[in-house]
Amino acid sequence: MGLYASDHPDVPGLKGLHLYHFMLSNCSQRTRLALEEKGLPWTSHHLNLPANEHVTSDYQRINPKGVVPTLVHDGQVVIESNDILRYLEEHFSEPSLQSNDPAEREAMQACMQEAGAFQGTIKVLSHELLFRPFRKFSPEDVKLFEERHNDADLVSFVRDYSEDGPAWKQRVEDAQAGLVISLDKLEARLKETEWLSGDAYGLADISWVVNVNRLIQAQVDLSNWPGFRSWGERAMARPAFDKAVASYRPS
Ligand SMILES: N[C@@H](CCC(=O)N[C@@H](CS)C(=O)NCC(=O)O)C(=O)O
Repeated sequence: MGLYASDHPDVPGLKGLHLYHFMLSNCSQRTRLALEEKGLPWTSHHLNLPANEHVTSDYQRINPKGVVPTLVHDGQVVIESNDILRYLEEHFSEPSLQSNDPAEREAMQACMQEAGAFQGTIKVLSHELLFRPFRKFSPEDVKLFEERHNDADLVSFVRDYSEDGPAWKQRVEDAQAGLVISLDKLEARLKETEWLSGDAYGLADISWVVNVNRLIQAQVDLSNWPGFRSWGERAMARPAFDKAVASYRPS
């Protein structure tokens, strides 16, 4: 699980649940949603990604990849959004968000892994179809990432996105192909079960509902995946989704 031994001096003093997150980050949204579904109180550390608030050596001592979300629970740092979901389930088991049936649990974990693999796809599509109007990188911003961000993949993403040239076009093409592969798998799963997690809503549904929401916002045509679309509507109708995602604003 994504436990990280941070040497940040503030971390040991962080008691209870603390979440470093950004309002519109889909990975952050899934962790807020899990906290909400479990009814857990948490302290918000909101980082504005378009303002590059995560591009600091201070934050990268808490999350070595310099991305959101990060959960800190009684001084224990947990990174990777799907691992945060698993961690919450392990440490706060009620209400349970997984089936008792081992085969169903395995299928749920496979869906969560697929969500992890899908992150590259949704990130490119979000930036291409939704974020351009408000997420812009000046040459100085790109330089800031090159000098201050220690995740080489993110730096090259920022470079390609800001240049908007052949490398970015290739990323968009790959994302469009990735979308079909992943949604075909989910459509097949949803022919067998009501929820991605099995008979009841659970961690895999939390993991994916933020993505269906994003795809709908980006006006991606989902008509080839009717089961996925209608599952998404059921999952988005839950009160916790409204509170943690749709209506969420940082205080
Ligand atoms: N695999 C990671 C991905 C985290 C990630 O990429 N987070 C994005 C927001 S969804 C981020 O912080 N991006 C920083 C940036 O775009 O500058 C997870 O699931 O937590």
